[in-house]
Amino acid sequence: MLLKSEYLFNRAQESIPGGVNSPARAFKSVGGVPVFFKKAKGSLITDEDGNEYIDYVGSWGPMILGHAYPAVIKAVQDASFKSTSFGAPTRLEIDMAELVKQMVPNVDRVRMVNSGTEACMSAIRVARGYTGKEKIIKFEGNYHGHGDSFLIKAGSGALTLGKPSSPGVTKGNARDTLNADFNDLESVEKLLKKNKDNVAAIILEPVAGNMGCVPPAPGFLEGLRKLCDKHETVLIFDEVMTGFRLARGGAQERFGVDADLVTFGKIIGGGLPVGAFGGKKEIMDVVSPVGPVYQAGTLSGNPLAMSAGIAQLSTLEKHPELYVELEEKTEYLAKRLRVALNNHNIDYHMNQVGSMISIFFTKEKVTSFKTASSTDQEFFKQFFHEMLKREIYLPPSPFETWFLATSHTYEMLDRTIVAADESLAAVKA
Ligand code: HOZ
Repeated sequence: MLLKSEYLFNRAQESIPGGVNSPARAFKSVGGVPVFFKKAKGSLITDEDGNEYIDYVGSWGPMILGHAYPAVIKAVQDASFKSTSFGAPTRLEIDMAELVKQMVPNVDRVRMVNSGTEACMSAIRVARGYTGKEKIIKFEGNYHGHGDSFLIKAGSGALTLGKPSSPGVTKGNARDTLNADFNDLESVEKLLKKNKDNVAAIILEPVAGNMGCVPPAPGFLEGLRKLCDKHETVLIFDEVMTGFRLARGGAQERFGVDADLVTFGKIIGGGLPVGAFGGKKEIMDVVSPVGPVYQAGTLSGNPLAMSAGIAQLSTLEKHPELYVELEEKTEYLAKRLRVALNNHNIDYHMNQVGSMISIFFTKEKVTSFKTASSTDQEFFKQFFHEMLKREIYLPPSPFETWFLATSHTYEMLDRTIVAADESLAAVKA
């Protein structure tokens, strides 16, 4: 029963647009009432009615160690007694920057911001300032937050609502944003040739997570690296989802390809509102006050956020075995989900990279926006609600990724598999 969620959703709509502070939460693509939560611990999340779910959203990624991880909570508590904001430099910011540099070796300089959106907006400004060029190339179905330049053929909530391009974005912005096809180097090359000497940056999610999970094809990231070198274009990896998750050095480490700039979010703040962008010194030195590219924020480097982030990242840094554990658990889940899907004769394609996983209900292999869009959305909708009834909380859209945390136990994974088996049977019935 979702009586309280229903009451709260009705109430919320009177004061908040659509009742939510971010559209992906509104359950538009699955229908029904968004679940309102009141607490979570580890991988269990409790709604306002007292139902307890196994959580595969993990706040869309940051909860890699599970909710309310003791070291993170303690760090935030301790910091809060010393002030919640200084708007001035602190030692914590240096600790955080040094930790990032240690975990992501090709980052020489890093600037903290307040969200992944801010990080990506800033990164493209830096790329433009550094190269003196204007256009950017992004990939259809990738999502880099809600900055104007990114809301053209975007993924995540924009895609979920069936409006990948947003009104309110100027023609100028649209003109400067070129869209290529994910995993298609030829489409990138064509755009680079057509816009010779005017592409400042190529930005992408190295493993797309906002059209469901879509890995890079072999050679794709390497090919982009070569093209960027050839055309003197800045390669930006948006590692908001993959950073510190796919490996301590993120997708760069996992795939052995170095970007010029990297953006982070979510995990870097241990669940507090944080983002960051960083990269080679030569490029980052254009950032104000060293260089002329302006970027600022009173809450940037906020002491609560830095403390939470440091606690989470240093746990990951000290315990590389956590990555092995996460991968093993995700493979365990994926393997058994496949058995259930096969037993029920479902058309599906599953993508899994590290602790990111997605099931697409389609016959096609999902490698791009086009193939991700071939998923049977109606089937997903019913599957989602059947899982919810069985207290499994999946991302409420076929175009989002499931995230595992170290706090998922094998018992939880087994319960999820039983729930999936029953849900598939119910949908097919
Ligand atoms: N853009 C996030 C998922 N890809 C969703 C943000 C939210 O609703 O919290």
